[in-house]
Amino acid sequence: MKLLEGKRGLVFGLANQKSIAWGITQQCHAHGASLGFTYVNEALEKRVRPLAESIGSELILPCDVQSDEQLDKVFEEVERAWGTIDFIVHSVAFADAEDLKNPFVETSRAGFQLALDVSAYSLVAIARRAAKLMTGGGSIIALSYLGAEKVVTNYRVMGVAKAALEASVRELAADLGPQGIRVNAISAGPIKTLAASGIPGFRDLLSRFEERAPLRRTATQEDVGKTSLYFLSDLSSAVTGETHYVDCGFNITAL
Ligand code: NAD
Ligand code: 0WE
Repeated sequence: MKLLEGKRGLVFGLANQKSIAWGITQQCHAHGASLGFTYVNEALEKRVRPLAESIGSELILPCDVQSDEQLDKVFEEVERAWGTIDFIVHSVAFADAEDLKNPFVETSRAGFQLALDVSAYSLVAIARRAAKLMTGGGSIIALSYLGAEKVVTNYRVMGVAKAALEASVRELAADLGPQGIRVNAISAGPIKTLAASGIPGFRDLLSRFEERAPLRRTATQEDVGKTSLYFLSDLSSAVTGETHYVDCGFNITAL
């Protein structure tokens, strides 16, 4: 059974084959969805365009989520091409490297604003525009991390940004629920992607995670993709405002 047959969705945050967004894309494509993609700059366009074209996508648009003008243009193009839309995948996060290195207490106003703008406000900006095109209801998912709830060593201002993201998911779910639009977060376990590659000690974090997680392994892009299918399809028809862990059970453990 194909779960997303005839549905159209827009993916923010595909960078390369290791991206969590690519794991989600592969599942959506296998289940019959039509997909559009955005890329943040020309360097990433070179990676995103061939990946998108490999699954038959014709909607590949530039979008820095910090720009209201670019966001407006993306949704104008989507409306022109498709008219309506069924789902959104938000898989975008960024903080200044300095703010992931220095103690959280040293975070500057500009660094705080950057992390919160790209990683949390962008969901609000996208959801408002998408909702206008979700005439038959819809589903929106965003990617979060345990650092939203607990202090994870070195995650710093991104933990605050993910807390804001998860709270935004609940507020958006309440606002958009009456229109049949569901909004949920998937809190993924650590995965070696571009965004994780610059993090000092990430390999060590992965091996300690494997030892402690009940399933004795890390989560994969495919794991997150399969859970995304549940959230983006009718399988989760009465589920909204949730943060759902896809982390091999790590979050339930303590020493
Ligand atoms: P990734 O580097 O593949 O994806 C991050 C994406 O964010 C990139 O495509 C990048 O272009 C995009 N981005 C950054 N700034 C942007 C901007 N201003 N405008 C538009 N796009 C912008 O890495 P990933 O690990 O797949 O990250 C995807 C999501 O998953 C993020 O929200 C991340 O916080 C979350 N997440 C990652 C992990 C992990 O361990 N990798 C775990 C839990 C949650
Ligand atoms: O959300 C993330 C990482 C997001 C991220 C990564 C970077 C690296 C490059 C945001 N901004 C930047 N800025 C850069 O300049 N994750 C969930 C992955 C991640 O990052 C960590 C983790 C995990 C897991 C940082 C410290 C500890 C654990």
